[in-house]
Amino acid sequence: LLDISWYTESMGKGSPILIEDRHRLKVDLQSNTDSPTFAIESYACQRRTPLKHHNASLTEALELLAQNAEFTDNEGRSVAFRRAAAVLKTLPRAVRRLDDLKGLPCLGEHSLRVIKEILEDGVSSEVESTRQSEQYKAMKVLTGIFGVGTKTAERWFREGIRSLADLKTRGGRLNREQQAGLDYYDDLNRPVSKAEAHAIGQIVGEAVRAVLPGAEITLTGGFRRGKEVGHDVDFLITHPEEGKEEGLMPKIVSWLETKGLLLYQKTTRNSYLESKDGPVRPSHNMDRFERCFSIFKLKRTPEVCGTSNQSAGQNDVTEGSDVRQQEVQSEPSDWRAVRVDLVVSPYSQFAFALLGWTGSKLFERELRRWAGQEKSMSLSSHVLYDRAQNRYLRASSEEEIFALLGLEYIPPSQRNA
Ligand code: DCT
Ligand code: MG
Repeated sequence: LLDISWYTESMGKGSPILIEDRHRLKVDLQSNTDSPTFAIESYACQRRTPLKHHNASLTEALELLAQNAEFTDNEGRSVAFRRAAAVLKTLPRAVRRLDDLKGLPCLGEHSLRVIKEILEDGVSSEVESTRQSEQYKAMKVLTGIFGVGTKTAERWFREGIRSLADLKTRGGRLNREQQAGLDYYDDLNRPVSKAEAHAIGQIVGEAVRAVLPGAEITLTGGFRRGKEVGHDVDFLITHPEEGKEEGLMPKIVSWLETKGLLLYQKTTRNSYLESKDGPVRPSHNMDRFERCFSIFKLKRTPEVCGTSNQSAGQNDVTEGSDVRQQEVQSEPSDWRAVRVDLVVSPYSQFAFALLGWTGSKLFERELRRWAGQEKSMSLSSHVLYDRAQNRYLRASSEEEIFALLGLEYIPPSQRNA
């Protein structure tokens, strides 16, 4: 069932393979000693996936194909490539030959073909031709605009738009979000560093404390998983006295606006009502918390960006913008734009919100799939619902939620599937 030759190679001679249950292939290398064991589980939420791993060239290739499948509206194929990449991220060493992968879960025929090509030739022709394709390149640029999803980008592509310049000369209407996306395109496509995330955290913390003393703020998303850079900074805000958090976001936003720290913001109200919505997670959006999608104007200081104070500045996409015109950068500049997501959660839902907002996206997807398929439960960023017992399961920590799901606790740094 599982070729253990390359485990035994690195771990010493071993003996039996124990099949513990249908999700777990446990390789017990020396069953009568306290030697290490490896388990390759089929759901990413059962496995530990570190940030740094041994198969980056393979996972980069598979994730490019996953992204291209998203661009062409093939979600099933995209998830299949992402699951395959996630398995490679958990392996204890670099894959050298196809045989190394025998018996591992989630590696479909197509993924194996790509891996084989890379192992043999160093590159995959499919990956390279996709990378160079007009559609992939255009979709990458267009979906890189804040506020532009694959549907819009696809439509623009069909209309012949390939670049930001094409988009501007077309002259069609953009919504407020997309216009901000264009205005700050370069900054928003430049990775946000840990130091910048920390600086934003200080500002948000100050805002939150000023408008609601006792409120708590937690960094979530990729930075909580230990990433060095991110495409945005995600925060979860709550207050230990349930109810105090109601209406908090507009107050935070107006504090930030008064200080001139926001270039763009759109706030959505909390629309989740357990009694009305029930346990079913709406498929069209992630959750229903009070949420603010924003673009911060972050001052460049030596602490935030090292000693260099350089900015790549904005590209020439400022024409036609509205009142924010005066804010749009001309280079060099003493500030940069940073995407920030703020989410307010009632205290009783905080553990679910924290788990849901820590990611990675695939890890979250796998948690929900595990809950549904293996446990007859429904997990969202608000609640866990047990369909068999017909009741909600409460939890006040992530550890409790993993336990309720019958999963070993995986810390955030190991959720990088
Ligand atoms: N999330 C999710 N499903 C989505 C979008 C987001 O489960 N469709 C969760 C998981 C991660 C978290 O929200 C924050 O989302 P992002 O900021 O997009 O992801 P990230 O992991 O923080 O990545 P990055 O470092 O690029 O910001
Ligand atoms: Mg993020």
